[in-house]
Amino acid sequence: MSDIRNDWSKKEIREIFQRPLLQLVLDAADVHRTHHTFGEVQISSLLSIKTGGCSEDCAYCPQAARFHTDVKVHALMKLDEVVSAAENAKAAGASRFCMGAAWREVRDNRDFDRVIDMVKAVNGLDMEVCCTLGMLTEHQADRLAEAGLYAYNHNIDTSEEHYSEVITTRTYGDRLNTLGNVRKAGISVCSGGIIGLGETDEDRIGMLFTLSNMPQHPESVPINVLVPVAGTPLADNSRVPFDELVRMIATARIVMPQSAVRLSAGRLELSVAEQAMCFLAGANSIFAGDKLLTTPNPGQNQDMDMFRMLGLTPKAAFADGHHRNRKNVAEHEPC
Ligand code: SAM
Ligand code: DTB
Ligand code: SF4
Repeated sequence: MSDIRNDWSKKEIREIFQRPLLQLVLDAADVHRTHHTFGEVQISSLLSIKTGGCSEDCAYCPQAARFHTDVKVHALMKLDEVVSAAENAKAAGASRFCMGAAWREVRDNRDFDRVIDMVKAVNGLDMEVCCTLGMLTEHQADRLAEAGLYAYNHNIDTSEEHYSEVITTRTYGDRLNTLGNVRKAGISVCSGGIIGLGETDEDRIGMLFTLSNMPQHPESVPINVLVPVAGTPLADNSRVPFDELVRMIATARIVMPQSAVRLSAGRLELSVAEQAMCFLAGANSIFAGDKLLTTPNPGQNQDMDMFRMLGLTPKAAFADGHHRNRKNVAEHEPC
């Protein structure tokens, strides 16, 4: 029997989640070694191509127009600026380049045409190109796929039950619908969430339940720790203790053995020893570069030192076997 399962019960996930921490880490490390090259870590770089002024009310987000934060609104970047940022990220060792826009959803206008050109250009650099642009229709997902988009990030953020406590301007169902459109277009799915939103353990288990019961697991699962930003409703939330992050990563690793589990936002607050435990527990991907979208992240030198000390190696682009997405490859194959 394959150990990739899409029929996890909450009870089973809860049993894993509640194991004694070091036992859980050891179990996750076993799964990790069976499915991945231990010590190999995928490096993604992030760029905010359109910043701030977003109409949504995601309580954690510094880019929501309705909260008064220090984020400065910036219109969609120019193509050549984005290409040079991608070239710099590649030179710094990133294999994936993710472009984020503070949009509720994609609109079929000239801005989207420009994003399509960005996707084509970054794909031409032989990097895995990823976007996170908000909600997508089937047609928009198809256009991105045809332009060579490798992955699309769209987080479910928390459990279905907790979702409306955090965001009221869209539903959990809206998120799942976009993820379905991404999957149908043959684009690699990147979806995870945030801990530290005021959720319970049961909500964390619920989030992993939704992700691990998708007909196909997301290829990447970012686990973000809330970066509290002044001016947002969650600015005063208390910091997530690091053992809770390790528990979340280890459980994600066990229920989604083949996915890349990304130790995402919140790394700046973690020591190298704490991050090492996350890698041991099955994290095998990070966002690198001194900025996430709008908040700081460890710099390149700091991460290089960490990779050296822990004996980690960066994963090459397209190591999972396919350049461009399935749909595009099929289109380019002779009939
Ligand atoms: N607007 C698009 C959307 O919401 O899908 C794309 C950009 S949005 C900033 C991408 C993701 O960043 C969110 O889904 C959320 O998981 C994460 N995020 C935003 N603010 C965060 C924060 N303060 N701390 C941790 N993660 C955050
Ligand atoms: C994801 O899961 N985390 C990234 C990326 N996907 C787009 C974003 C983190 C944002 C942290 C807050 C900020 O820098 O604005
Ligand atoms: Fe807008 Fe995305 Fe921020 Fe929500 S998370 S406010 S949709 S940019």
